[in-house]
Amino acid sequence: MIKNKFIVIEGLEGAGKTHACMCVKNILNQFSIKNILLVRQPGSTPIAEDIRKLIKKKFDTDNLIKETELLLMYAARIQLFEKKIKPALKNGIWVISDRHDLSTLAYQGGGLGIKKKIITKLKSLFLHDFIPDLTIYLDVSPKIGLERALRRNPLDSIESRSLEFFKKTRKYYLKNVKLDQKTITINANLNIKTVTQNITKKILNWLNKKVI
Ligand code: T5A
Repeated sequence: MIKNKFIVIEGLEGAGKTHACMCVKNILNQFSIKNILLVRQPGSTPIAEDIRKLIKKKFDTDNLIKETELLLMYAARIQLFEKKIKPALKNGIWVISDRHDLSTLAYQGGGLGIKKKIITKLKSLFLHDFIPDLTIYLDVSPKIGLERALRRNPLDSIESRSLEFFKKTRKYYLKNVKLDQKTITINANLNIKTVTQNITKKILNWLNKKVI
């Protein structure tokens, strides 16, 4: 028996997070863990999905200032946390989240340059000491990630930012994941089959250590 956990998948656009979420879910199923909630951030509640649309929208005559963007990210996160994540974890359900607060540190902190102390203040006000049990960081070069994203859909307001923005965001991710012992880093520049194999290996190893 393993107690239910909160697992987060992080990385730049096109890193393969959506694919990785399904991969983690399948591995959990193999461990007879069937009670799983998959969520994405921002999003996964009706209000948070509306906030997501607003954040991703390209405006002709207006644009989100960075502080507005930060607050919208947190508004969506709190809505999801209170409405879905917290109740699920309380009821023994495993939660896999496509992004969480590390995205805010990397994008709004590293990419947009908002001071870390402002972001950590928001985090401690609303998430308190809640942290993921495991974060899988898919490290992809911005160029490769954006090429993948572009092949799939037209770019949204964040994806349309400069390569420099994504380089700063990645730098911030790399700096932070090094400090966090609960993070596994996967080279997501490799082909999807190898990435999947590497995620599987790491997750199985992590789960085996948790089995009582
Ligand atoms: N954001 C979010 C913030 O700025 N701050 C925050 O706090 C939060 C929570 C969310 C946006 O919001 C920002 C970040 C984002 O810009 P989104 O559409 O959810 O918007 O953006 P992403 O989360 O980045 O989603 P993507 O779909 O773009 O990226 P994924 O999920 O990492 O990539 P995925 O799995 O959909 O794959 C993309 C394509 O690449 C292929 C896939 O098949 C797919 O076609 N692919 C690969 N191809 C070759 N080799 C591989 N290894 C591949 N892996 C995937």
